[in-house]
Amino acid sequence: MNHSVHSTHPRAESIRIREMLLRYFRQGVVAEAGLIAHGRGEAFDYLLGERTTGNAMRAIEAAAATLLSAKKPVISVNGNAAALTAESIVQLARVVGARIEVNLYYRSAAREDSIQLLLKSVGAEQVLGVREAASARIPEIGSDRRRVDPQGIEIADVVLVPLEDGDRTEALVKLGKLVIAVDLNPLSRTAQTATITIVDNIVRALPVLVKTAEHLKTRTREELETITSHFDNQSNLNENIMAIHERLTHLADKQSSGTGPVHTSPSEAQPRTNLNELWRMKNVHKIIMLTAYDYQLAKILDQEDVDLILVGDSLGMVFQGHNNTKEVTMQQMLYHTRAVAAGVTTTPIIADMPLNSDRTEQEAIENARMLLNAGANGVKIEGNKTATIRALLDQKIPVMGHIGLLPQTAERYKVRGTTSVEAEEIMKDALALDAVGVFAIVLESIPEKLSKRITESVRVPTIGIGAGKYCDGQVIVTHDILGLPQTHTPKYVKKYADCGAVLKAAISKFKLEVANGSYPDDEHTYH
Ligand code: PTJ
Repeated sequence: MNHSVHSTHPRAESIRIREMLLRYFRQGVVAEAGLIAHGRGEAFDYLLGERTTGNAMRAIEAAAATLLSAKKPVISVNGNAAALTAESIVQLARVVGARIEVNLYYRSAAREDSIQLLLKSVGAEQVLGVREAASARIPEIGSDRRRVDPQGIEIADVVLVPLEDGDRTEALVKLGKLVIAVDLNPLSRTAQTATITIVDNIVRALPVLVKTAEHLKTRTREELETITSHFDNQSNLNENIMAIHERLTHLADKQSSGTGPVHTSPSEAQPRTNLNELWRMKNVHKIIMLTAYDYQLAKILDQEDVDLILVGDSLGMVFQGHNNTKEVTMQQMLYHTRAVAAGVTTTPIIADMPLNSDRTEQEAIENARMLLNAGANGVKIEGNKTATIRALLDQKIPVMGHIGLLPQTAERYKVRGTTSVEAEEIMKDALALDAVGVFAIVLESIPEKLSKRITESVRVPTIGIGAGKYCDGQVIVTHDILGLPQTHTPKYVKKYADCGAVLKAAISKFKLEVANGSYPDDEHTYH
């Protein structure tokens, strides 16, 4: 029976996936036990918040780098993986040059054929491990999982195993292979034994893995090795377990404080956009980020559904009247971040780390934490400070990069990247920030040609200011587009309103009415 699910149903997506699995179960692709395994996965997915977390993103990046560096990578496919992600499996195989092999716990010729047919229907040229082709045996495994293809898993150096059982993961690792697992349960034997564990739903993780591999494809071997060497699977798994712990604590606090039922949809407890998932907007819709320094403007931006609100240190110029942003202090940033947070319900708030707030990694962590406590959801840092950014990311503080013109340290405000040497430096900075794991990169005052190249080369969204139309989003000082008085207006600023004139007219009318006695009138007086 096929029940149609309304898209507004809070669990529409998981019901859609269940129905897809059932369909493939009836077609003989998914095993009976596969339905039970999916239920277990769903429970962990709920505990993780049903989203691709920053931890998953880091594991995905390490997995993509490992697959791209492999000599003989193989993607092992079981019934659930084929049913849920056949297309992504075929795309991934193409991007990383991997072979696809059917490997089943509940092996039967009919299921092998159905899975092969499904993979071929979405473009797979060759599928290994079917029928007599699975003629080799992996030692120490009791189940039919031991049957592998001598052209595939037997000689592979890297094997991707979605929804795997622990026995085969252990056996593959023992044979000296690098094993990449996709498993929603960070405590499972597979998760704990694999070389890289992506703790995420395969449905979300595989398309991201494909995209990440496409982006990393042009990297050198050394750059790929740097990515894998910075990844520590055990601490990533621990972070996942802590994330579940924190989410449960949060839900328990909510329940005991009476501010909401525990059985909410997972996304309800978070800002509208999870910053670590901003990449999803790349190539989908243009990201809008606008500045606010106070409650009132923040409230308007929140109601207007902008994607991000920036508490920029531009407040040094716009709010305080300085010639630059160099004098803005942490205390001032905290004050304005609190004022903005008071006006915002769901829009993520990014706060600038002001000049000298990140002289040491420890100082950066402490200051960023204070900004988060004041109401920010992430921080923005000027320049390619990868070590500091990595230290913040290790503390789970989302970071936005900022390159091109850097107002905190610039002698003069002028376009950057106009010479080929400077353009290459900015390009390198962009790639370094992308690799370290910022959630977006602001490109300020650079030629359009360069911002286009950067936007096409990085995995995360670029947000331009004076960087032309090809960026994934635009940021601007709100006061500038509203036409409020400014000392200096750059070329890229377009006035969308003349609020300066509106304010002047209102003030002059007020003066006049007070002078001629028509204000306060009866209507505006207590009697
Ligand atoms: O198709 P076959 O014959 O090879 O059988 C496949 C199953 C899934 C039955 C087999 O691999 C199995 O028994 O798996 P396990 O041991 O139950 O492990 C499945 C793991 O995958 C569990 O840790 C689940 O939490 C996890 N899981 C389930 N659904 C998903 C998932 N992980 C990521 N994405 C999912 N959608």
